[in-house]
Amino acid sequence: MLNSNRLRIAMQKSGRLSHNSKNLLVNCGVRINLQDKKLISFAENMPIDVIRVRDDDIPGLVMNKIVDLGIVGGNVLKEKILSRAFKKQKSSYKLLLDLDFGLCRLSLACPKDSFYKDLYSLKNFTIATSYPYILKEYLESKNINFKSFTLKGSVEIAPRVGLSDMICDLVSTGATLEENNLREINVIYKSNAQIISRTGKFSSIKKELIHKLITRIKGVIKARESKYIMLHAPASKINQVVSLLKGVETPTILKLAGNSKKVVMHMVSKENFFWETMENLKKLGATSILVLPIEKMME
Ligand code: PRT
Ligand code: ZN
Repeated sequence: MLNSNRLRIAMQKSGRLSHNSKNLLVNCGVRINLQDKKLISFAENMPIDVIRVRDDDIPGLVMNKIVDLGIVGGNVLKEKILSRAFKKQKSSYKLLLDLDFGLCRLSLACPKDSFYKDLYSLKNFTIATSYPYILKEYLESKNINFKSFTLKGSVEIAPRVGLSDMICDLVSTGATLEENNLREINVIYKSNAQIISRTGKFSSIKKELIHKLITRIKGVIKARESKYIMLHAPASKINQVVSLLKGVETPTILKLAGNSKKVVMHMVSKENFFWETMENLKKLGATSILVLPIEKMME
């Protein structure tokens, strides 16, 4: 099926992962004009084609070797693997990288006034979900009897209209549960977007391109997590400054013109930088503290 040397990447057409998936490629230097009406778009500066589909179709496209790579939520991938296993079909793919977006959890939730005490009080409850296989695997591993039925959307309203006792749905901020008077009771799966690859042979051109892309994506993610910090610190407090800054590599220390008591420190921090840290640096006598975003990073 795949006969060209162009790398085919499947991503979500429109939904929660589409913007971040597209940006990831753009930040890696892939120039591509994704047109809304087109199933397939071609990059101008690299041999890459992007196929945009519903997220549920992505694992199958990778497993059936229709595309080389796919960007998809771990939840959708796992549900697909379990549903194929149920039909005695193998799932062949390789997980290349966990991404830093699409973070959510699949949780059980019940109406706030439910008499739910613990998982074992779920006995014979009816649960509405879009993820019947992940739910089944989780509850069966705990020997809990239950009834589930599949709803592809509006899962959160099922208890209110009397369709189910509980739901098992994706949660990110918890606002949807709150709006529907539901209480989260158990996280059954934690998810994020992932890049997966098909199995089988790749031409050396494709192998190289995948390696280049993944290295760049790692750089983009690292840069997003990192900050460049510049400050003036008392020369006697260099070690205390460094110990306040978690995830900091050895700082560059420069002289400050006309002031021998202070030094200039430049460093990269690989962790989030909080206002509290700024305040503590100030207490140590640091001044002119600048925290800058990093666009690209390669180690
Ligand atoms: O059309 P297509 O089939 O491609 O899209 P879809 O409607 O099936 O999926 P979409 O776009 O809603 O989500 C795509 C992927 O984003 C999911 O498979 C997850 O991997 C990831 N993701 C991250 C989420 C959420 N966060 C999320 N909060 N997917 C769905 N939700 C929904 C959830 O179902 C619930 O309705 O958001 C609501 C809860 O959000 P909070 O913030 O109120 O808790
Ligand atoms: Zn979907």
